[in-house]
Amino acid sequence: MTESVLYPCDNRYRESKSLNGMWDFKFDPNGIGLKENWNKGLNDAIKMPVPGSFSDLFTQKEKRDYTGDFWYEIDFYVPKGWEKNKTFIRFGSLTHRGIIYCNGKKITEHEGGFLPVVANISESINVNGINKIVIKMNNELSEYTLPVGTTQVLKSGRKIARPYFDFFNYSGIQRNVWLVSLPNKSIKDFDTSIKLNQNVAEINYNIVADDGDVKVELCETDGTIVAVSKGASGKLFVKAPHLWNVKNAYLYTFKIILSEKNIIIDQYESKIGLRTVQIKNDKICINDKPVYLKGFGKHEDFDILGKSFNWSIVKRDFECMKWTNANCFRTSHYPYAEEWYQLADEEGFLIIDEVPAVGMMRSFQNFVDAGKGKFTNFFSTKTIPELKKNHSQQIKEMIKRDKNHPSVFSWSLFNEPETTSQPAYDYFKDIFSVARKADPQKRPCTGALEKNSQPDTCKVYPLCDFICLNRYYGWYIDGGEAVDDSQIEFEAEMNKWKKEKLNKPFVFTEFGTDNLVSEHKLPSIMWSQEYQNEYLKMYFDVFDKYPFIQGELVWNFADFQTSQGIRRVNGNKKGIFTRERQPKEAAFLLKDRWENI
Ligand code: CKU
Repeated sequence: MTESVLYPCDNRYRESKSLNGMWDFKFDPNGIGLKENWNKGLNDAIKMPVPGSFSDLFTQKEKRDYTGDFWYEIDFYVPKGWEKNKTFIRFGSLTHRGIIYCNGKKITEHEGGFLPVVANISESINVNGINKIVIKMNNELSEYTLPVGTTQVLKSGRKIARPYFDFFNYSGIQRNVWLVSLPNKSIKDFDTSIKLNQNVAEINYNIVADDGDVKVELCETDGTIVAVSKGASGKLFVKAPHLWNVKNAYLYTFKIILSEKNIIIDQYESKIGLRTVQIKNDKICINDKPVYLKGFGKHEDFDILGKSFNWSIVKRDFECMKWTNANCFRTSHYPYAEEWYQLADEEGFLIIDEVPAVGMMRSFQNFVDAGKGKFTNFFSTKTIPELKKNHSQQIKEMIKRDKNHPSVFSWSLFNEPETTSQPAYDYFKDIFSVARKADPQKRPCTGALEKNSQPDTCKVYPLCDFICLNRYYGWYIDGGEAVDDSQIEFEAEMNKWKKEKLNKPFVFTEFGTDNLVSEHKLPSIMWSQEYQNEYLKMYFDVFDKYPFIQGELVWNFADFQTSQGIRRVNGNKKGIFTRERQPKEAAFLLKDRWENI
């Protein structure tokens, strides 16, 4: 897909029309849709909300757990006047893959369920009548697509998803959909990168656009233009800039104007923040000042909505995070809807933006097996070249989409793969170079490492600009009666890292315990709220002993839905907040600690 993925922006030259609402929908368990020409229109369809994850809307198991092909359809008119311009359809995502048909004709297809899909439908639409978009989608998991898992066919004939990861395989059209009208010659993309010298910000920019004269303007919040430049690439200088700082954000408007013979033909506006990111020795620096990361690994997850985008949830989550004094979150384990990043930019939150490379360890209970070192030589399998192609493609698409957000300060390229073999190193060496090449801001790259990735075994950590550890001493290992050993084992590991003298920052990207709001116990036992608090205090004690630890992102912000299993009680209960976003006991503990760091 080569279309521009710039987030829709409306002005005199560009217009967008939301296609959110009730669409037609049909499951296709026998894969007969194409043979029966469903691409031309669905018969006997049911209604389905867009954006929406279909699973939790039904009362039947086979629909909730549906795995396979499914179809969506919407009929629409093209607004008057659009015929002079180009018309696109833009999906925030199609999970996990989709083929788009416009009036029966295939327009494009896309692999990967968490990044935008844009299709030019100008040649296929009928401006005088009704138009039909039909999408053939599929949510099966495999070892050559991301996120990684398998699809099992039960003896009953029904297909189910077997994720090698710990979140429910919600799917569908889960994000906003727009029809977009763009001028025939238009602005396609832009990037900016910032240098700070004394009290002057130097902004290097590049614009990708059709032929024409490019002008850029940088405006303050009240509209005052503070810098102007001409040309598709160049520099802007701002004296005494308002910097974008953590929890103290300032956003300028970056305006791009495309003209032909002195007549404006397109304009695009976007907010940008002026800030630098650097790793200096064992510190993460924003605008040259060290920042200690406080926050969460999150999920896009909510009751009934599943992974559907909803502004109220985004708003509530930011309010809860702000209340705890957090300043950062990781988009575990996939790029979130774009609106999350827009609010993070406004609120001054830092984001570790993660590609959906989760499940690179063949296990349905990787959260248990990882601690035990049950390895399966994942990176020596024959599906690896195909997986690497998909992984690289999704990194490029994620960076293309998110590169201008000041909140995004780093890229996470994996979550908990097997890292101890040479094939794993060879795989990730290439993956890191894809990311480094794609990012104009050259942000730090990293990935989350599980317990078997130790200083003496892990081959991948030298590729990371800062080291992210997911650790569960006191939960998956040394939990319950054996809890005494948890701190001993944890510090033994940290002493090994210390000995390496890596001179790099370490961030804990996961640590936490499952607990139920109903459970209180003195003395504490596993699953009680008291146990979660004691566990967290033990981690804080360890973090405070090692100066190279520069961040703590608790697992997880809120309880979330997973596949079913004997270790999951209606989902993963490691939330600091419940799934309804109410605080558990641990939320108060974090709030107090983070107020003072
Ligand atoms: C979390 C191997 C540990 C996996 N880690 C990943 C995350 O997705 C899980 O939810 C552990 C957990 O709670 O087990």
